[in-house]
Amino acid sequence: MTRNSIHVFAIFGLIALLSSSLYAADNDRDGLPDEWQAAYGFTTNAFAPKLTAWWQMDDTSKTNVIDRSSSGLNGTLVNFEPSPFELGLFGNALVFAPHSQVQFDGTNAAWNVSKSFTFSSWYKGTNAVVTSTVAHWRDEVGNSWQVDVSIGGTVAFLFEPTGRPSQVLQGTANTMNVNDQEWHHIAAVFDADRSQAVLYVDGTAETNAYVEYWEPGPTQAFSLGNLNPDLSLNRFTLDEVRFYHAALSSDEILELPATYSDPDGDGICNLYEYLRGTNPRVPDAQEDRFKVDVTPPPSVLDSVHLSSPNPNLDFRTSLALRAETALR
Ligand SMILES: [Ca+2]
Ligand SMILES: [Ca+2]
Ligand SMILES: [Ca+2]
Repeated sequence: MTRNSIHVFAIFGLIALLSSSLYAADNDRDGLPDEWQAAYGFTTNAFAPKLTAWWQMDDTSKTNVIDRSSSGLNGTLVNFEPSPFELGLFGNALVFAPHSQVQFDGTNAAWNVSKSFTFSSWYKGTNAVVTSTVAHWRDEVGNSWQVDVSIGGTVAFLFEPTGRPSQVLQGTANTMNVNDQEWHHIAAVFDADRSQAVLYVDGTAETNAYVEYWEPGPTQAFSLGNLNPDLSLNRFTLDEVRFYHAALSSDEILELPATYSDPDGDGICNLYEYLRGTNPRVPDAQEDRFKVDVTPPPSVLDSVHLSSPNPNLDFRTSLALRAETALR
């Protein structure tokens, strides 16, 4: 077989794969056919029974963001630019300019199903000289928690019980800078039964802590972004934001969504396992990594160049480059 005919086969294979993915149902819009996800035991409804709200940021209304869960927790856009949605990691994403905030109805009963919760979002930001607030929750008497990205791009999970000292979960060693203009996944989990909080970045638990004096009442307010004019230099983008009334497990965190996770730990994320036709639950041989003859859709390649010390994630760029070279 000549080199050119190998290329033709590779290109036809690529077209066939992309065609099949085009026509496969992807109700959760994570880039993986739901049928494939179900076959390998991945959720196709974003763990709906535990879901409080699901903001995919695919909206184009320019005035609100739509909640895909049954809670009806649509958010109102305050102080956003005229066209705040752009191509994100999964469809569109919402760009937070300085002072931009999405505000939600804190009186909705869906907030108070449980004192346990999980906040999850994909985040892309640039270096800032001030701290950005990604998410903020508070109750009627002023207890609050929030997820911040601090100066230097360190993610922080902050609890502020009324009349008590603040407690901050923040990675100290090997903490990555998420303000590197790449997409990163942030998850903040609180397990009320154990008063235990865990902060994940790119699927890896960066830090955990016992939270003292945390006795929250009914929700008063929830928001994404900053409204404080002093924090005038923040600019970041959020995509696929979710709130759960449960403390998700570390395995579940890897399915938020499962597209870029690597549950079998073989260095090949689920998107590539799907494109290559391999089993995402069975580690592939090391040498298989070098037999890549497909490349993901351009929209995925354009938006996914995560740089991260997490080996589950950072292989993707080299894999994509190798695939491009093979097809050249
Ligand atoms: Ca899907
Ligand atoms: Ca989206
Ligand atoms: Ca894998």
